[in-house]
Amino acid sequence: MKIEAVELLRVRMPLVSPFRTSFGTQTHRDVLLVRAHTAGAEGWAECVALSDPLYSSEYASAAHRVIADHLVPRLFAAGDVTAALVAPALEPVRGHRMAKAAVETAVLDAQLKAAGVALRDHLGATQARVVSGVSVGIHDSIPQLLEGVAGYLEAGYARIKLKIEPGWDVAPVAAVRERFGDDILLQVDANSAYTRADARHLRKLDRYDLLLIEQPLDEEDVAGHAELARLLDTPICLDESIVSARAAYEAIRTGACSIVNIKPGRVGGYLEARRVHDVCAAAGVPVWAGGMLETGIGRAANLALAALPNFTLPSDISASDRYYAQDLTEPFRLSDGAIDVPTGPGIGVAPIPEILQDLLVDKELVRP
Ligand code: OSB
Ligand code: MG
Repeated sequence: MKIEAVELLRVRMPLVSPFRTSFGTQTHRDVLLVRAHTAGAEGWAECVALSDPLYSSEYASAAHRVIADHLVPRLFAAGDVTAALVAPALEPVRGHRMAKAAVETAVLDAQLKAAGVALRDHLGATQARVVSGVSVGIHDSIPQLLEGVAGYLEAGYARIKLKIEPGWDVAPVAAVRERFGDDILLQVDANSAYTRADARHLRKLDRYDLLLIEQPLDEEDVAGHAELARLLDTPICLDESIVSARAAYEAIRTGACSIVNIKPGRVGGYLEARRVHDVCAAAGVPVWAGGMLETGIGRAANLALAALPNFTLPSDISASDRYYAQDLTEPFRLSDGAIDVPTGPGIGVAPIPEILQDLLVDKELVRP
């Protein structure tokens, strides 16, 4: 397949409410879309990099430049490509996994759309629906948090994840357990806001029967997570630290985690994400799909991945209206706590042209 041109589109999406984590507050999503033009079909992908380099070193404007100036020229130089040839062609460029993931996914979508094959079938998915969890930001007060959680449980979300940070951890968890009982599935995500010295404090969470604690320590402190795992009863799940299948293998081997959050953008694409899934499955480590406040474009592809057999915990794939009053695609809806996996060719969706036009703030066309 020959890539004729690659278009980079910047879209500004207002969030239905601010989303606060230990690394900052988002009020809108600065989305970078990649569109691959080929003779047979066009492919779409969403780059998950956020506006600022706070969750990861990558950020949207940097991803935009590295795609246009470094990745797409290598893609053109590779000549005829399939999605499986994209990562090898981009391999000389260090890091920039979120940018690489977006390029590979756009090529994969074009390839599968041309062949009439759904991404879920290409990846080997076995589930028709994905059990949906919701990530709940840090709130100004416990009553406000409880009101938010009540709304999500009412909507049918199958699992609640609370964002935590020092000063907002044991009390919100205790309050949610107190109000909603021991039967709800509950977990927490620290986005690396703690240090090894907080181990005694984090042990207080053991009382609340959490499914897991996600990424308590620094991304590079895999050994620290192994140390913490020996001190806590609550299972440790890694997000930021798992940048590849090799990193997953090492984290599991050294006891740093017993559950893995898989975000395709963070590991360089859906093909590497499937390898992370396979490494974890072989080790008996359950996985679930993380989220990056994706629009319908990224959400559709994440659903295909999360339908693989070792995704046995609810994923951070909520309905479109959890973040957006108006999604870029037909909205994804929750029914009985789950979301249907798209069945159409490729990622199964594309932006609605008028909506895209309305929200578009910038675009760049890269030609050979
Ligand atoms: O750590 O999982 C995270 C959002 C942005 C960056 C990092 C994370 C998150 C979320 C939201 O928790 C998940 C989602 O619903 O998309
Ligand atoms: Mg996380």
